[in-house]
Amino acid sequence: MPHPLPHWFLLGAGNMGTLAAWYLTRAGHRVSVLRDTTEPVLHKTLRLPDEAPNVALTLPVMRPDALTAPVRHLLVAVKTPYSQSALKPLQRWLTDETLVLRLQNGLGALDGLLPEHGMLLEAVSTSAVKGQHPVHEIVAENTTWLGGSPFPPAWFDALTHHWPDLRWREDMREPQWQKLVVNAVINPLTALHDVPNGAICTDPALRAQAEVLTREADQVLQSLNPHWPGHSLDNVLAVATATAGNTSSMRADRQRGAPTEIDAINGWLVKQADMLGLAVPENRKLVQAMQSTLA
Ligand code: KPL
Repeated sequence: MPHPLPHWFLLGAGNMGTLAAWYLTRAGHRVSVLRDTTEPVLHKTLRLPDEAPNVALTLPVMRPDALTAPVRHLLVAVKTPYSQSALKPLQRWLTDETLVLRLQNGLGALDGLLPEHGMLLEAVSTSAVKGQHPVHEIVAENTTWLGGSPFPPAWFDALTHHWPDLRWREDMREPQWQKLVVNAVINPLTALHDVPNGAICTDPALRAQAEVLTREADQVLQSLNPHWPGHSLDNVLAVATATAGNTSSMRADRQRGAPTEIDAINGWLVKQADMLGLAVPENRKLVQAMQSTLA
């Protein structure tokens, strides 16, 4: 008997959540958005690269207080500052049987919010999507790593036919940490200086700051795992060059006056450094600077 395909409940139908929902529905999975609204469905438009025709995606919506049974598959794609408020109304419907898939920037945002013995898979996407509900523009479809446990779920192989360059990894630390360092440098610097990503390479002062931030991050990650290769600056500059004209997600949040993901990105690094007894003054300064811009 083939396994039935999952019915995912999605928290966060922003850019990345919508992209994931589209790939999952293409593979035959059901996806319902959990949201406190009276709208019965969300109508989305996905703009594709290379002038391919737009995709119309209709996602059913369910209010968290309308749930009547435990959630078996939960996709968490809310921005990290909203993790706690999004998960709170679901607490009684999350069990050790719930498979949670976390698709968020940064690290640690779900710590203490999920059932102690539940199953957590992590996803790291290097795809780029911009826009605002209901129109999401897919700028580039790149690798997504999914994993965090020795074996993939039964539905994984079939999903790779519908989710471009989807790869399984037992240990997610390397792609997570690579992305974390990129986000820890590009996001707060571009947000604080209100510049596009490319300025990290072209503005000598920002490039110098990027170098110090990256060195601090590599030192923390190397203390956590002596096999961490370090030398992350090359990757940071490569991403800044490849996305030179883009507005980082933190810059966009700051421009909107919305909470940013600084705590889950540089804040995570500072917390690890404190536990390890390492000094990370530049990262600490950025956390404080970002926090005071919203105060
Ligand atoms: O992931 C990003 C973000 O903006 O959050 C980068 C890679 C910096 C691209 O803008």
